Parts: sequence; C-alpha cells; structure tokens
Amino acid sequence: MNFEQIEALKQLLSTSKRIAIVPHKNPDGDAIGSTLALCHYLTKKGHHAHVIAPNDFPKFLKWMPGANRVFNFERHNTETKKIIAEAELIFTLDFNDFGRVGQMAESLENASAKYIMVDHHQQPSDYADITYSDVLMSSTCEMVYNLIGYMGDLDVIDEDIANCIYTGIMTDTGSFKFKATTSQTHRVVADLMDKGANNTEIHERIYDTNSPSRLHLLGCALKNMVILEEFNTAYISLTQEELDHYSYEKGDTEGFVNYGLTLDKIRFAVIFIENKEEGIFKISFRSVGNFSVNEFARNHFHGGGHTNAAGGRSESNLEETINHFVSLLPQYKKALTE
Ligand SMILES: [Mn+2]
Repeated sequence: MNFEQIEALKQLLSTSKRIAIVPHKNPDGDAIGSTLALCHYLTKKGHHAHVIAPNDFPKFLKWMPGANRVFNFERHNTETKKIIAEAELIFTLDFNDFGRVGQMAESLENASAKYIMVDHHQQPSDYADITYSDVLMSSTCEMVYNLIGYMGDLDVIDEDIANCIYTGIMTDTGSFKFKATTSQTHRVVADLMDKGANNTEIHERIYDTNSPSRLHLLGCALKNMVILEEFNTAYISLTQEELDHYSYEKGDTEGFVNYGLTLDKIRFAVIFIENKEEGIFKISFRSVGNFSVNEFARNHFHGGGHTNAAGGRSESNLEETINHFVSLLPQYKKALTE
C-alpha cells in the first residue's frame, strides 16, 4: 500500500464501522485464512465485521478460529444480503473481479459501501476505493499481515489471527516452496510463530485428514493421467460418475493437479473435473517456469489467476474439452519445451 492508501484506510477505520469481508467462490486456505484473520483483527479494533463467503468451503478448513461464524451466501441468502446492503465498508480478499463471487456479484454491485481490495492475482478490476494489489505477494494472507502492520497494529495479532494468516501462507505457497515465497514471507511466518501460530498442528489439520475414499479418488485420478511428452504436459480428468463412485466431498480434489508437475520434465499440468450440476468442467492449470497458465486460461478457458496457477472452465463435454485443449498445445510448444 502506498502512503495515501494507508492514510485513507486509517481514516476509514478511525471510527467503528459495519464491515463485510468477502472471499472468492470455492474459497481455499488463503481466502478463508485472510478473511478470518482480518475479521478477528477488525473485531478487536471495535468494528462490527462479518465474513460472507459466496458458497461453502472444504471441511479441512473448518477447524479455523471463527470458521463456524462464516456466513454462506447460498445458505443464508436473506441475512447476508442485508449485511452487504448495510455495510459501510466491504473488504474483498483473494480475488479482484466480481466475476469470482458467483451469485453474489449482483449484491456487491448494488452495495453502497466503500470497497477495499486486498489481492495478489493479475489484472485487477477497478471497483475498489482502495486497491491493495500486488502480484508478487505469496498470498493474500501475507498482505493482510502487511495491512495490519501498515495500521501500526502488529502487536494486535494474537494466536487466532496468527493461525489464520499462517494457514493461508502455507497453503498458497505449497508449504513455502513456490517461487513467490520470499525471505520476507519467512520473516512474516517467523513472527507469526512468535505470536502463537501452531505450525505443526496446522500442517496436520490441512494435509493429514484424508478419508479412505479421497485416497481412492486420488488413485483414480492418477490412473487417468495422460502424459504428452512432446509438450512436457500432463493432464488428468475426473467425471461426475467417478467422483460419485468415490463419494466425493468438497475439497477432495484439492492438490490433485500438482501431481503432474512431480514428473520429471513436465512443466504444464492440468486437471478437468466435471460438475454435472453446473454443466461444466472445472479446470485447474499449473506450470513451472515462465509458461503463463494465467494467459492460457484467460485466452482459452474463461479463467485466469497467476503465472503458475490458474483456473478456468469448459461448457463442452469431456471429449470436446480435451480435444480442444490438446489442439492448442502445438502453438505453445516452444514455450513448453525450450
Ligand atoms: Mn491466494
């Protein structure tokens, strides 16, 4: 944040406000961690803050402090619309375009609140009164830590806030290994541990909570993996039938896409997951190096994200979707193989 933004935000927060805090649809660890951390912080500062998620979030995040008070827009429609309409400030975290909140977009567009965006994805929209956008940041959680610091309040960070921020940084950096992990990220994490973040426990609660059916679904996904050596690319598909067969629950396919990248030489990994209810294939793209999956997803699959991690979707059936995907690869051969 620059000096003007910091002063403007300090001014907005100088008196008690009604505040809504919103993560993107299908919130992940960073989205839930950052919104909860900010909510705890603002509440401690005397504001009336609520987290409103566009839809439900995975079970492995439900242990987080405050998670049981997160409103689900789909489930508490009337109540949440009222909170949004009456809010004086709305923080949008870990996304930068109303296209990422699904059905909630209309309520946000009609809100009279001032908007504060905190986000690390590329190409932010310009809806916010204060836009704190930095694509070099490891996570929105690291940015929330910075924001609290800009407000001069690092000493307000308690164990709950530290646990929330730690979770988002850990999940968004693939446990501190992705390129956006800086020495400063580690300094932040060190400070969070000093403030009570339970690193070992968080890791176990996120990663060591597999159900047998999830591991069997992973087995199915890995069996379905197709490797296109010519393009250093690997892709996985999962149909609704397969998901149902392995009693799929929200969050079960989290991280599956990354297995492709663990293969030697593979630089581009993709997973296509059917959602019959929405009539789409949800697609996740991952890459290593300079190949921008953000651009690939934006140009071909109605999506976007970061250089090395992005999402998209297809409304065609599996065969057409895969054929289309494979037909695109030759034009990227140079970028994928040089
Ligand atoms: Mn994030």
